[in-house]
Amino acid sequence: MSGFDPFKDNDDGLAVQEAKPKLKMPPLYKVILLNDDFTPMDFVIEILMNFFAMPEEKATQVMLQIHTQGVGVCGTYTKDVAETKVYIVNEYSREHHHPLLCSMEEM
Ligand code: TYC
Repeated sequence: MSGFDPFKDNDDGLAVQEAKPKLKMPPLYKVILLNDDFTPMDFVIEILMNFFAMPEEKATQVMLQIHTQGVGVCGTYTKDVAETKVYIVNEYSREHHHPLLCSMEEM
């Protein structure tokens, strides 16, 4: 007789591998501010406090870093949050007739 043998494992050497979970962390984006010669320092500090939840001291440090280095990081966010921050900061600056530029880059 051939066929099924209850005393063998009957798996033809095949192993069942558990599926790896395919979840990945979403990519993060840095939201950055660029220096310019015209936007008042106080306006930049106000932006950092109001749109990026920085206390005044931290906002002042970051503003001065941008002023001296040319660019600085306001925070890191998922793509849609970063895009929204960039949009509202640029709109707010434009409404106040300042040339301040906000942008984002993938980390
Ligand atoms: N450089 C500006 C000035 O001297 C201040 C400034 C800081 C502007 C940061 C933009 O992202 C900026 N008034």
